[in-house]
Amino acid sequence: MNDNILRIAIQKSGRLSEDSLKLIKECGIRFDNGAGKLKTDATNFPAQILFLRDDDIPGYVEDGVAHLGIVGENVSEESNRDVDTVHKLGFSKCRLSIGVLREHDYNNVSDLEGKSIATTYPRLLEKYLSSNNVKAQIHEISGSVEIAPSIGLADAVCDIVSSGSTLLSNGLKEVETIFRSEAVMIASKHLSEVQKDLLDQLLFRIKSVQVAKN
Ligand code: PRT
Ligand code: ZN
Repeated sequence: MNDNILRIAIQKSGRLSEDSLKLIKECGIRFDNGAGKLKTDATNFPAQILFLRDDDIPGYVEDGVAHLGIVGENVSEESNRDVDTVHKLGFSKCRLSIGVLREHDYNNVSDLEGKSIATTYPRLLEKYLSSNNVKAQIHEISGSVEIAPSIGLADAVCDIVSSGSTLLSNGLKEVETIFRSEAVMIASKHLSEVQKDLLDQLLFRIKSVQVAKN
């Protein structure tokens, strides 16, 4: 494996993709990202970009297949992979929240005792519940979480919220925020000296871009 380049994993297609590509370009790194490409070499910096599903990025970075990755902190934390979070990127801000049916008379977190909660974030939810000494049944599903209470699949949901309109349109209200997230850069713990130096150069450029915007 070539220890003299940085392999950077970003989301192929989704909410993080556009801002991730934009950030790399604003750092002055040029590459051809023709449609459908799964990897591409930068032309003016020793880097290669990999286009992946966001859920796969922490694992690739932990294994050192990718040296850096851009993902939501929610995905990185839930994955529990052994990676370093090296920088917060300021985009794709959202929160992981618990929602219940609007007509539900909810007072505080202890109301969740004995209830079932549908989520794609079982680990973060379990952490939150146990830190609040609440025992609930976690029902892990892979998507369309917000529909669960209205079809009787669960009493509550724990999902990503941004504007809140998805909760609203499914008859739910947000009752607890358990995690605040934004896009972050994660790094492998097994970088060569050259790669550490390239990462420093990249972080310097990212910080300059961020300062220029503020
Ligand atoms: O295909 P792949 O697995 O790569 O993508 P994905 O479908 O798993 O992820 P994607 O692209 O939807 O989201 C990528 C990341 O964007 C997430 O991990 C979050 O860090 C961040 N993000 C920011 C969001 C949202 N905002 C968001 N609103 N992720 C998801 N949502 C969804 C949410 O799940 C809910 O269904 O949007 C709905 C809620 O939005 P509001 O505005 O109605 O509240
Ligand atoms: Zn995903």
